[in-house]
Amino acid sequence: MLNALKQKLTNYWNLMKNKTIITYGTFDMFHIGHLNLLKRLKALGDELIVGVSTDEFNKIKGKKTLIPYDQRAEIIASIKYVDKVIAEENWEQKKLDIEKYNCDVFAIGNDWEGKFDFLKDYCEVIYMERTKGVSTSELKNSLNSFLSISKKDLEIAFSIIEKLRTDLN
Ligand code: C2G
Repeated sequence: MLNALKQKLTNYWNLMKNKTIITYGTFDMFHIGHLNLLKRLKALGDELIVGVSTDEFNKIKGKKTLIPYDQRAEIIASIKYVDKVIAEENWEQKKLDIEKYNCDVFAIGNDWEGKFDFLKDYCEVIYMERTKGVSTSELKNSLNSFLSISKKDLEIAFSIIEKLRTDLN
């Protein structure tokens, strides 16, 4: 009898309690793949907390970023789906953050499938489908291919544009 009542109260509490979602990422060169993820994460609950990797932690992750941490954090904080931004400084903080912020769900893109299953002892763990066809590394590659055009080819291109401009005027 008592257990049944306890279970009912727990179910009621879980229903009534705000559902808090937490995720982590670098979010360099913010793009639609990041936005889709944050939008879908917010739809899972009531509050979305995002841990943005600091520049120092990205070095540990072996990730070079173009946009510095303070700007990446400000961009994430400005997104309507995001309720709180925290700094991600190490691999170990997730468990502490989940307890500190009383998170119900840890979620991240499925490029991390299985990597954070140990968090199932503390909250629900969800791996979300990534947005296909866009990634920060692809954006950087297309930037690099543009930068690899030789000065001579650029000068030829500009002379053609100049000629077109005079012909069209
Ligand atoms: N993402 C996505 N679709 C893309 C690109 C990224 O859904 N086309 C997701 C990733 O799966 C991740 C989030 O967007 O959940 C942020 O991506 P990154 O900035 O690449 O994050 P990452 O460097 O993987 O950092 O402790 C966890 C790490 O900090 C995650």
